[in-house]
Order: sequence, then C-alpha cells, then structure tokens
Amino acid sequence: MKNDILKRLRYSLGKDAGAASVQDWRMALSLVLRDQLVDVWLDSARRAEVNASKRVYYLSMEFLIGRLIEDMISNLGLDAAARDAVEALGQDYDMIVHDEPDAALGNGGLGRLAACFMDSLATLGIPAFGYGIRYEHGLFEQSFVDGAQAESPETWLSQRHVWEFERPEVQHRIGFGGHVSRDGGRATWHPDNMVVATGYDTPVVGWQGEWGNTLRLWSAKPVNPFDLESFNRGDYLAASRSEALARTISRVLYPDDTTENGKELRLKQEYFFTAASIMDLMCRHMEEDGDIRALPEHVAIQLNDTHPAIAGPELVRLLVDDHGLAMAEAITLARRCLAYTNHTLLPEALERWPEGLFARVLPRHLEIIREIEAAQQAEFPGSPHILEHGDVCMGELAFVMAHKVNGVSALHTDLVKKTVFAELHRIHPTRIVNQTNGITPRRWLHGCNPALRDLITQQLGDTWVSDLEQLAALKAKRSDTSFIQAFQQAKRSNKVALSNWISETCGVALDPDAMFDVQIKRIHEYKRQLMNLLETVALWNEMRDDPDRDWTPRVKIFGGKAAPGYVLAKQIIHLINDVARVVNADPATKGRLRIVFPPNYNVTMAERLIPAADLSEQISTAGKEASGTGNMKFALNGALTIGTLDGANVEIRDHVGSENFFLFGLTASEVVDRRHQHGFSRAAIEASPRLQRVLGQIFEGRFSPEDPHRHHGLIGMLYDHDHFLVTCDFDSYYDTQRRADVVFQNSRNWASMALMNTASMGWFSSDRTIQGYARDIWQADAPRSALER
Ligand code: 26Q
Repeated sequence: MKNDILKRLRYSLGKDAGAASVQDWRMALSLVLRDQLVDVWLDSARRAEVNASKRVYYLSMEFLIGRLIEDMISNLGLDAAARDAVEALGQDYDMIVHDEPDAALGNGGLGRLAACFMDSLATLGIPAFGYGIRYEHGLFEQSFVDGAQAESPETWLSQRHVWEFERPEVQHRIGFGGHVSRDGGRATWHPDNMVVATGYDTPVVGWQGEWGNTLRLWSAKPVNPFDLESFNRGDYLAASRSEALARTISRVLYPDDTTENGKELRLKQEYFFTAASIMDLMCRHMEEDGDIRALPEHVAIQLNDTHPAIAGPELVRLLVDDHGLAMAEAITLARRCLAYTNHTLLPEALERWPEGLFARVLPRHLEIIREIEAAQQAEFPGSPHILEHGDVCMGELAFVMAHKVNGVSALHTDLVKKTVFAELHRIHPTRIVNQTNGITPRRWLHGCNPALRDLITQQLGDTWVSDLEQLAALKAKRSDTSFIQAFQQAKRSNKVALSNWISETCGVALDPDAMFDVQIKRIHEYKRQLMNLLETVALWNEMRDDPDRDWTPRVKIFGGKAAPGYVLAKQIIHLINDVARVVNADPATKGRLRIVFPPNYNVTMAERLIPAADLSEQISTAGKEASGTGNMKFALNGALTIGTLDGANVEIRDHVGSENFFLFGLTASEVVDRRHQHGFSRAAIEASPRLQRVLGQIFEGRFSPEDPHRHHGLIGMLYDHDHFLVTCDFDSYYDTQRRADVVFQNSRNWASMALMNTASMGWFSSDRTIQGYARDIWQADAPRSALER
C-alpha cells in the first residue's frame, strides 16, 4: 500500500514525496482506495446486468454524504493497513483523514437519509442508483459575527473530488420553455432552451466490500460551450453567456429545508435532474430489455419527497410522445414504476408551483398534468385536485402518480392518512404505507465511535455491524459491573476528546464529568431550540439563587444552521449566543453550567458530538417532526433522550423502554386542542413564575445590554403567536430536566440506562428500513450471491 500511495502521488498527482502537502497525501491515499473499490463496483454492475435484476432508482435533490475516506477504508477492511502505510511514510494519519472536506450536498434529515440508504442498499446487495445534483456549492458555511449567523459559500469542489469518475459520454439534453406542436394526435415539445446533463459517478461500496452501487450526480453544461461569433466580434460577455446560464442550474443547493415557493431556478433544478435520471434509466432499460412495457419489472423509482415529482409527467411524456403509448396506458405504466416518500406535514412545506411559471418552463408537462388530473377525476369523481387555485400541487401529483406513498415513522404515517392526504387515502386505502427511518450503523457507530465499537466487538464479535439486532445481547450486561464500567469509560473518553476540540475551536473549557446535553439539527421554531434555551436560563437563575445545592453540572451544546431567509430562526441563534456569552462569563455558575454553540454544524461535527453526548434533545412540538434520525444516532451511541411523543421518538421509546427515556409534553392531539384555546400562551406564562422571570430578563436586555431591544420580537411572538407551544410545554420540560439531573447523579444507574438504549436500537438500522422498502414497495430482491456472506 505504501508503494501504491507513492506511485499515485507521483503519477496521478505529479508530486514528489518531499513536496507533498497533507492534501496531496490524502488524495494519493484516496486514489489507492478507489482503485480497490473499482473491481467490486464494476463486477456488481455486470452481475446486475446479466441477471437482468430489477434496479432501484433513488431520486433525491440531496445526498448529504459528508466525508467518504473513513467509510471507504473501513468498508474495505483496510483500517490497519491504511494507517500503517501512511505512518510508514512519515505522515499523520488522523490529519490526512480529517483533511477531506464534507460533501454537504443536503440540508439535513432528508439528505442524510438518502446517504444512509445508499450505504444500506450496497450492504444488502440490492442493485441501485442514487440520482441527484452535483452542486458546485453545497450548503453554505456558517460563522457567527457578534453572535449573529453569517453565511459564506461552500466550496468543496475547489479541490478535486477524488472519489468520482466523470462520465463525459453519459450526457442527456434537457429542454426548457418553448411550445408544443401537434401532428395528427401526436404532440411534440419544442423547447427554446437546452442544457446538457453530464453524469459524475461515485462508487458506493457496502460493508466488507461485497457489492457496489453508483451515486450518479448530474452537472449542467451548455450545449454549445462558447459562442465564437460573439467572441470574434469582441463581445466577450455574450460569448460565454450560454455557459453561465447553463451552469447556474447545478451551481448551488437551496439552503431552505421548507419550500422556497415559486423560485424558477428551483423548478429548473428539479426538472433538470429528474429528466436526466429518467432518460438515463430508460436508455438502460431499452438497451437491456427493449420492451418498454416491461419497464415496471425492471425499474423501481423512489421519489425522495416531492422534489422529483415531475418524474411522473416526464415518464408519461416519454411513453406517449416518444414511444407512442396511449395516455391511459402510459399513466398506469408510469405509476407501477413510481413510489413517493413524504417527509413533512407542515403546510408551508408542501410544494406548489404557479401554473403560469409551469407553463413557461415546462409547457408540455403542464398539458400532461391536466390529463393526469382529468383521468383521476374521471375515475374518482371529487378526488382532490392537482391543479388548485392556479397552482400545481406537487404532493397530490406525486400521490396520484405513485403506486405506494410512505411516511417515515408510525406516528407520521398515521397523520399523513388523517391530515394532508386524508381524502386521497379514502380513495386509495392501500396506497399509504409506513417505513420508519433508520440510520447506517457503519457510519453512526462503527465509524464515529471507535471506543464503543471496540467494546461491543470484544463482546459480540463484529457481525453486528451488518446485523444490528445482535446488539440486544448486550442487555444481559446491564448489571455487570465491569462491563458497565467499560461502557462508562468509552463515553468518558469521547467526552474528553470533544472537550479538547471545543476548547480549541470555541475557547471554552468543559468539565468531562458534567452532563453533556446536546441539541444539533436545523434551527426551526417547531424543533424548539428556544425552549431549550429558556430552560437553560431558568436553570442558571436557580443555580444563582441557591448556590449551595448539589447541582448536576451541565454543558449545553447547540449546533445547527438557519435558512438564510428565516428571520426568526436567525434571532434564535443570536439569542443562544448572547445567553452563552453572559452565562459563560458568570463566576457564580462556573464549573456548573456552560453553553457552547460551535459554528458550521455538519456531518463531520455530528460524528464528533454524538458519541460524546449524555442527553439527546428531541423536543419538537408533537405532530411536527416527521421522524427525526438524529434521535436514533444518539440513542445508538448511549445517550438518553429527553423528548416528546413525536416522530420516531415514539418508536424509540417503545424499543428502549419508557424507564430509559425522559418523556414530557403534550401529545399530538393535545397540541391540536390546545391551539384552539384562546390565549393559551398567555395563560401558560401566567401559570409559570419561572418562565415569566426568564422572559422578563431577555426582554429587559439582560443578555444583550448593548442592544436591549434585540430580542423583543422573539418574546412578543411567545406571548401572542406561540404556534409551537413553547410556553405550554415549558414547565413539563423543566421538571423533566431536573429529573434527569437526579438520575445522572447515580452514574452507574445512568450508564446502565444508556446501555439499554444502545442494546435496544438494532431495529433502527437503515438496513431494516431498506428491507422494508424492498419488500413492500419495490419488490426488489438482493441477488442471492451478494446476500450470502
Ligand atoms: C423544497 C422546495 C424548495 C426549496 C427547498 C425545499 C426543501 C428542501 C429540503 C424542502 C424540504 C427539505 C428537507 C426536509 C427534511 O429534511 N425533512 C426531514 O426528513 C427527515 C428524513 O425523513 C425526517 O427525519 C425529519 O423529521 C424531516 O424534517
């Protein structure tokens, strides 16, 4: 391996060992690893082809994959070999591995779920492609300027992305705009704008390197790179205008995790990657089979939310306009290929596009949508409309064009049936199914938590990594003193490592024996970071009032980004930083309470924080968080959850046992009722002197003396439009936190509860989730040989 690295350094990167930077070493090592992936990868592709296997196509606007190098190393079983080789070359292995930039091609849960699914599909040996966009700029980088969020562009591609293979031969022309002509019965779309989608392939090899799938990301290029005529005239700007226009499409990830309504570029991005993916899979099918009517036997297309919902009309367009099928047959055939995953109930997050915009960008698709609508109304009179109030409703479109629709946790699926799609569910009572989310144990335990991983492997051997339910055997160790001590030791070493990193990056010293209480996720009102902060201030007050009490020391850790246009979320960030500054400077609570908010939360930071957490904050307003997946990562790594009955929290609590979970707050149906009570938030505030005091302090500028009015907006919101019931759940949350304090004092008991969490989380492996999709939705099996390990 050492020689291979030197060879790559020299012949692929053109560098001499003496002149090589950390980045050069990292790339050389990565290229060596990539070589080793290629054989399995190509072999898997060949096997899928000769077996004419059904392929799964996972269409997602986002793949939040993070760094790849450690995954690649451990999936190939090369951990020791890679470290030895690098050290023999006199280089710092950890520095090299940490040099890789995060591929942040996603906002949060939905994008990370797609990445976990790719890992599980490969591990299970299910032939699959992930299709998405190769954004030049991923999610923005976050910094804090005087406590406020500032954004700057992310630039992961400023260095070469070593894992990918550019496929200049894989090109599809994507049209926009123009008009539709008719010749006899046949329609032809004449776009007035074209871009080329070029594929870039990243191999995704599963655990132990037995099967490899492809993540194919599309980049937009101009049809004609350069207008020579304009150049010769001396008009240099015009000469490259078409290039600039085309490239805009794959330039940047929208940083919003709810809908940015009506943005033309967003619609173009959605159509761009969906159309390229559909054309790509159609070409593959026609080459391999040749019978367009056999498409559903070979193709399962999963739509990750409505973002690729234009796949329905696009598939119908190709079947009717290019292959000559009748409209009704085309719709039925398309539906048998398509399935749709819903990730949200928030009304503002359901995608709608103005018909006018649609007509301008995708005129033929709008016609087809009208036909889909007409067919649906003819068969099911009074069915909810796809076209409504001058908008194209993407949720209804996706539902009607899918043979299965799934929610992402039991509670969420139940609410999908009762709320957003109640009427469609009545008409199609077997279409909605549940597939509770999962996480890949390779990254979220084996990779990120070596201390715990080694302890588990010592006990169980290493087959748990691809069969996570085996962790249940650890339950027998809950009263085993020496095992519990080893489990505690693993957690403590992770906390020490995190403390060192926090001290370097934030300049705050932490006590590794304090309770590490962590809330990391996008900043959203419904996720209630604000409630966590109010509780922190209340605790600070009480510690100052009663300094002699035996307080459980706490470290409150926050992480997360706010959408740049989400004013309230940004105010919450500012308030957290303001409170942190005051509390961390207070000698009265020194050693007892610390607040840290390391900037630029991303996948890599999650991998540091989660293994070091004692308490996991999953405190969304009940009924609002579709599932959550961070909640699973924490519990798997031995943190206890403080949480509401929301999303997958419900199922986590069922698995780990109610005695090992800190439950509080209103239930989803109580939330609905409470909202109808006039003045509910003022009533809740009045009933809680503790909360009143905190709100008063913030209002008076206790934490922002240089700008005492800074947080008036937030406080006013809590009094008058507390849509997410922060005030109503506050007391219950505060009391439950104090219960957690007491339990934490008995560290052995806490560790035993934490162990019960780790041992009970096997079901939340994304391997189980993917097996559910394969069985209930895709009818896709793993080829025997790949599964037989
Ligand atoms: C849509 C249109 C225009 C601009 C942006 C968007 C957009 C982008 C991202 C809308 C939504 C998202 C992301 C949603 C998301 O991450 N949802 C989360 O999905 C997780 C995986 O199922 C769940 O665990 C979380 O509960 C859910 O919030």
